[in-house]
Amino acid sequence: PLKESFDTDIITLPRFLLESQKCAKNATGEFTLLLNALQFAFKFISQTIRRAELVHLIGLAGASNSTGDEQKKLDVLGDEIFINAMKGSGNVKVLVSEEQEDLILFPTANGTYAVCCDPIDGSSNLDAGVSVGTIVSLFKLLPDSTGTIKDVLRSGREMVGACYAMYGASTHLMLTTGQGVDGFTLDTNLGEFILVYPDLQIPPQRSIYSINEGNSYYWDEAIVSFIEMLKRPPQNKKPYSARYVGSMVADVHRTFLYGGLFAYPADQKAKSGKLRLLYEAFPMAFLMEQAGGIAINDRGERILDLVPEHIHDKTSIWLGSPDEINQYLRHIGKPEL
Ligand code: P6P
Repeated sequence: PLKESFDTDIITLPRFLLESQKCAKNATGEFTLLLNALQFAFKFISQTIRRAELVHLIGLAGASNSTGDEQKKLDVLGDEIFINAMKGSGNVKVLVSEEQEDLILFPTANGTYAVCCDPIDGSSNLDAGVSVGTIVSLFKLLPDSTGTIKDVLRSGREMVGACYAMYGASTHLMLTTGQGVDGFTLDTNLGEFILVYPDLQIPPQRSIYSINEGNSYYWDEAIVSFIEMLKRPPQNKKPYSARYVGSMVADVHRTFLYGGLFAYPADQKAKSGKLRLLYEAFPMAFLMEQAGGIAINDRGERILDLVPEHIHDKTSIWLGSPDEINQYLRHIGKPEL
């Protein structure tokens, strides 16, 4: 019989961060404190969501956010939890949230970070118990900056970190600080995120495509023909499987672990795309590239090379296994990455 191997030397997120800090040159420990504040926010939001059904928080809060989406009560709570955790960290000067029309500044904070977030992405699925998540991009303030909008209207290449938490059957955390991607799972008994996917690499190829085909009537011809080719491939190839949750964190998390491609193209209805550059596309693109994947827009430009003009700017996005994204690049006549 298999001996139950009991791991007595688990790596918690705090231990992982301290070990990472030791190898970082002239580390001040401020980044570690910020990441600790982030993980607290993820645990608190996770607990709140899981209790929601019990305390009947599900349903409309009666308010609407900056983009007019009907807000669910949990959107409001997730946003407040996140803002308070960042304020409490003491080292966040600038905060962008999908739920807040304007930038939030913490002038008294003595920190040097700017944080952009979607506190509960995929919230339209909440009432159906579908996995949702929190997505975060991290920038260090520009030199001599005391915290202004200039600290976040920058190229994605200037991010110093990105992460998402997915509130699914378990609560998962994927994190990069520029040295690869590490995946953690929340042990609710210990109240700690435990390292389970050290140095995660996305599978180079997988015949899975993840896109909302309900929009195909509005797609450009090149995108219609590309998806058709995946469904009706040349003779000797198997058709692709379709997997679409409709919650970005869930679709991207599956893509990291199984491979494949996820796309939300621009279309006649949404000419700039639907997903937000600063706190959806940028963090997922940073994580994807760090895991050996690719993230581009409809025109084949790297997401991380884009620069937002406004904090709620949207973008088209294609991300996933290099073989799959390069197939799309070939289809639109662009050089492979
Ligand atoms: P659609 C959820 O509302 C979200 O912002 C992302 O999480 C998700 O990928 C996308 O929108 C789903 O959009 O139009 O397919 O319902």
